[in-house]
Amino acid sequence: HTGNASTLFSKQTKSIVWGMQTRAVQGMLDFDYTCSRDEPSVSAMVYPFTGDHKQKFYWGHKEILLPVYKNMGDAMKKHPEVDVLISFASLRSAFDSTMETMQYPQIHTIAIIAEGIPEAQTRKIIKRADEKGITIIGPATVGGIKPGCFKIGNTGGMLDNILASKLYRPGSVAYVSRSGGMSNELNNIISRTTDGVYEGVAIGGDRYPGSIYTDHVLRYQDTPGVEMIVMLGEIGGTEEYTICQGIKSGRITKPVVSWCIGTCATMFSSEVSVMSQRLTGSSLVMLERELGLIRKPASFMTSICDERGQELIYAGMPITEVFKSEMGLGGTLGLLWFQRRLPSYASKFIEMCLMVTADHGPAVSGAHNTIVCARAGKDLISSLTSGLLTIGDRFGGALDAAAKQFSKAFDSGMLPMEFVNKMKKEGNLIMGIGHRVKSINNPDMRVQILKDFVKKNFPSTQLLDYAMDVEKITTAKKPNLILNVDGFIGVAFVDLLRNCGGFTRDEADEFVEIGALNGIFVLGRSMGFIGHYLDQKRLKQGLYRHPWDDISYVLPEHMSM
Ligand code: Q5B
Repeated sequence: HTGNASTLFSKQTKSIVWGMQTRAVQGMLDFDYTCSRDEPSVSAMVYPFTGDHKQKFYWGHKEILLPVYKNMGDAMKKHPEVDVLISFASLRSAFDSTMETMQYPQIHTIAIIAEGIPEAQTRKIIKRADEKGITIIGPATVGGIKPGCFKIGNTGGMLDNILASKLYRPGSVAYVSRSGGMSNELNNIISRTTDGVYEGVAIGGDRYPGSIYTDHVLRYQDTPGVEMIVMLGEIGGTEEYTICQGIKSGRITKPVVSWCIGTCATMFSSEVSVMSQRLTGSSLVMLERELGLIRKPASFMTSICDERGQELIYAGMPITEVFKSEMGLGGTLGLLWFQRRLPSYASKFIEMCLMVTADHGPAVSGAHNTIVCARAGKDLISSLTSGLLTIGDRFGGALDAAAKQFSKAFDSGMLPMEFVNKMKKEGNLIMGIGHRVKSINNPDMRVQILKDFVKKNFPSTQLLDYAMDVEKITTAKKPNLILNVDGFIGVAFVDLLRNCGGFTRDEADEFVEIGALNGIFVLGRSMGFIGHYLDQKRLKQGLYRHPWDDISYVLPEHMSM
């Protein structure tokens, strides 16, 4: 039942936690930190009921973010280093999620915390785990602990217990018990009477545990660091006899201390209270302070840039490396906006977007504003922002909305014609369609340049193809209803985010949701607006006043009171 390995956990073990158990995860991270692990033992969480996001935890006194995935497949793909899954799934979802977990060959150990899983389901889980050589700990358990290495969920209790029972460093006694409470007592007793716990597993209270006493006793027999084995049996079972047979036959040679309990419960409870008294008050605070676990939540969080060290860091990459890798402006934007080192075709595409949107003449809304503002004697920043403030649905700010409208229609399986008709019926304009001066008769070369590149380099252009089918329908109605530069960048960016391999689907959607794509036009066109500002100053243009003959005055006729 325990797969092929005698070693389930090491100082490098990485896990995924299924379920939104933030306290348990924090407990694991605190344990890791006190064990001086280099990295947290939890790589990610999976929770199907929210979208992909990041969750804040403490690593010592430093705040860190752990990714939470909606989809288990995404989590496995992103974290190939993980081989343990800790499932806090409810008794209703534990079966399905465990069966799903076992499809991923990287997983060697699964701890199932839920109580009350129907026995028939547990037996199916055990059968599948045996076939696949996976070790199951549980169900109905708190899990297990390997001092100095790894702790499953809430095993071992809070930090005071961990410290009191010296679970931050390995001893040489390994135990197996059924319940978590009894495991805690064993941690306490073993730490006081021996050199400490090497590893402890609570197999859980169900009739059919995923792994049984014998599995772990044999595993400990085969583990070089274990000098003595403790088994806390329970009345009614027969496994004690199997262990006896093992000792008789010579399969088990290490000393075994085995105990059937039931009559000594009161004795244990007094021990628990003695222990918790031992480490209350100031001694615990001092220990925690030493370990860096006194925490003050920070008022601000940041995850893209760190300027505190010797070298500036963009999304984890030192600035010298940014230059050495010649990732250019597109790659830098990839780090600061998307927190990814993007493939070079993606960086190139971003740079091309910035170049084609850099300017479109003095007549467009934004440049016009910048020019009028510069001529009113204002400074560069005022003139620039005056231009930027015109960017919106009609001018230059249709990228995100186009991305959303087209992907929603495409994802719902709507045909291009159905999409156009629906928008018309609802009285809505299609964002990213239409241009004041460009049309099929006067094509926009900017769009053509981007299209050639995207068609040649992107792994998929599904949404772009869909948008081009929509364009065929709208331009048949009016020649200027083309897929404009905003619309093109909007849909092509969705194709990029969804298919470049760097983002989950939720992450891709989130960037559109939070307005990243309009940012491309804003950044690109800032180049042009600054150009227009400098141009006006250089040309020494005076105050602009609009001529009366270009204004139609349509006031109501004189009204007497
Ligand atoms: N019709 C862009 O309109 C414009 C329709 C449509 C269905 C549509 C308009 C629009 C969506 C927003 C958008 C980005 C305002 C544009 C940019 C950057 C730029 C700018 C530059 C640069 C142009 C005439 C007839 C009417 C309308 C129908 C129009 N658009 N139907 N979906 N999207 N588009 N903005 O010419 O039956 O006659 O009443 O809002 O994508 O900003 O260079 O200038 O780099 O700086 O004023 O390229 O298309 O046409 O509004 O008089 O409409 O077509 O319902 O039908 P126009 P309208 P009808 S790129």
